[in-house]
Amino acid sequence: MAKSKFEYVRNFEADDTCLAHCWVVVRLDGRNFHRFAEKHNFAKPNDSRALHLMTKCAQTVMTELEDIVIAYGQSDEYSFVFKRKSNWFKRRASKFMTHVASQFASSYVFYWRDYFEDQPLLYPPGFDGRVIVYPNNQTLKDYLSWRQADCHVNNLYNTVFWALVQQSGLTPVQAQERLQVGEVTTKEVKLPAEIEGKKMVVTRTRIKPVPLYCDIIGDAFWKEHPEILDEDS
Ligand code: DGT
Ligand code: MG
Ligand code: MG
Ligand code: MG
Ligand code: MG
Repeated sequence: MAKSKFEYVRNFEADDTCLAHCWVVVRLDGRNFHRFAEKHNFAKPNDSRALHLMTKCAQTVMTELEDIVIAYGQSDEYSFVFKRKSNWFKRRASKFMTHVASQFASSYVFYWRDYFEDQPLLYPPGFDGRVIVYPNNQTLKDYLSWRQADCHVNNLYNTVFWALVQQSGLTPVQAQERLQVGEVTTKEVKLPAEIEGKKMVVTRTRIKPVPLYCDIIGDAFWKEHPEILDEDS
């Protein structure tokens, strides 16, 4: 086919290929969900409708898109891990990120009514996205542990904060002062089996994604599911 004189503009496209054989993680986060949660009357600290809707969207992303081996979500965010040897869209970061973000956002709107029966969707929500590349299993596990530890710390704080306000009648300022206990340590936290506000989805490619609500910081989960980090999975 003849080339037009305009073809050269292709050379302006940046190369954003993700490094070969590394884990590619796409993390989405709801845009200004502080406001979105207020406007849509989310329960405090954790709204189970909102959290289950997020997981439904993650399941849809995993079913529709290629090569995602695990997803982990909490609050208004979800992380998706692509298999190390994925060659989807030649590993272009922008393709990974935009496909995940757009599929997730359209699912959020599409499935809204299934979870928020009596609460109309008042305006279109948005999600930002980023791509992070992890070179080995340990850095990937530490990434996921970082997100779950973040969930645990925030959940502990928010649960106690809202109990002080809603059940003990403290003002938000009084509750905040009561909870100022210095440095918070997040090392080797053992999580109870059921804490609302953390969710994860585990799957093998082309198998229906299943939501699990469990600890991923300790070794037990990874020993039970060796296929997730398996080189050839
Ligand atoms: P951003 O991400 O910089 O655009 O701004 P935000 O407001 O989304 O900030 P972010 O992502 O750091 O914090 C998440 C917000 O979403 C936070 O204000 C609490 C809110 N949120 C998430 N899940 C729930 C929930 O289950 N219940 C309530 N009440 N709020 C929630
Ligand atoms: Mg933020
Ligand atoms: Mg947000
Ligand atoms: Mg967030
Ligand atoms: Mg096209």
